[in-house]
Amino acid sequence: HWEWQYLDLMRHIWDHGDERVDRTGVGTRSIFGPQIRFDLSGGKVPLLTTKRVFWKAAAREMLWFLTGNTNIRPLLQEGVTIWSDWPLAKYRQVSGEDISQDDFERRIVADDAFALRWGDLGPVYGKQWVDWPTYQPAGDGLYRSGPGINQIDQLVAGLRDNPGGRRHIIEGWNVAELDQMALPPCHKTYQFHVGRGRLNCLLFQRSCDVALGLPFNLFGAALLTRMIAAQAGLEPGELVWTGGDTHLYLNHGDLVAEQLAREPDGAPVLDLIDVPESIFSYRFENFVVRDYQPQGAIRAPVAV
Ligand code: DHF
Ligand code: TMP
Repeated sequence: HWEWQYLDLMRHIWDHGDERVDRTGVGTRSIFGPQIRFDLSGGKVPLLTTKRVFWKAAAREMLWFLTGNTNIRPLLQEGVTIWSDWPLAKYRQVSGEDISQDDFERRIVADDAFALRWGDLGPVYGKQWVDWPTYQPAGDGLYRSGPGINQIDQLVAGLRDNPGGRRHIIEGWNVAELDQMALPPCHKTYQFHVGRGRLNCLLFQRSCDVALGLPFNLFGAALLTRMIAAQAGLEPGELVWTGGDTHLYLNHGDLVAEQLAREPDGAPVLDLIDVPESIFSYRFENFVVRDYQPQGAIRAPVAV
């Protein structure tokens, strides 16, 4: 079963990872540079069966990236709360107000000005993917900002026109803007490759929370590959995932023990229905996951 790759990675990090203090202060065990791969053909999707993964939140997050929006408000309006912790921490720190997560989220949804001021993550994934900023010489020795680059549009066109290309890349790591982002991109580079009429995707993730982030990132990458393949008239091929600093947080021990006591079972399938004209016109209703009967959810705290 493909999922053993995930479970073996988890076990290996917990048993052999280098223990260190990390940015969040929680502490991790970490390894560097693992790779795992999954077959996406026939609708197969790397959705973990050894715990319930909230794939609907991961799908809504991926669609939100494609809109170019970087404010958590549209996510909250759809009930997705996975990005709230970071703006919330900032708000608490700056305002000194001891507001609950629920109240903060309600205010973001209800109050336009509050959402504008406190809900934005900075120029993260969505912005870089569809509107990477440029500057151009103005002729007077100075530079002015030029039109943004839509990497997603260019990628789909490039796959159609030149499938054999070796430059099919989506990049989130805009060096000039890292300091404005709530978090510098983790799933920072996606490279695509066409072989035998199939679209393969390699995701390079510079930093990976194996227990909480990776299950979402694998599903997200598979979904993105499926959408792009459909737009480029290709069948999905393989997803190759490579991590940089790949870690388990020290407070995830209970999750690790519980999940490693389980065995994978079943083969969930992701169906795309009503493939729209454009990569930017997908709606949540275009996706169906079937044959997904996971074991129970396992809760664990997220390090902020
Ligand atoms: N920071 C850290 N430390 N780990 C992350 O995985 C992470 N991911 C981010 C932003 N910062 C991060 C964005 N993605 C969850 C999943 C993905 C995600 C953020 C949070 C999460 O908490 N998942 C829980 C609850 C899911 C839910 O309530 O819908 C899970 O059990 O999967
Ligand atoms: P860092 O910026 O200090 O590396 O912290 C980011 C943390 O968030 C790290 O634990 C990796 C995790 N993460 C994921 O695993 N997947 C994601 O999609 C995101 C946004 C973060």
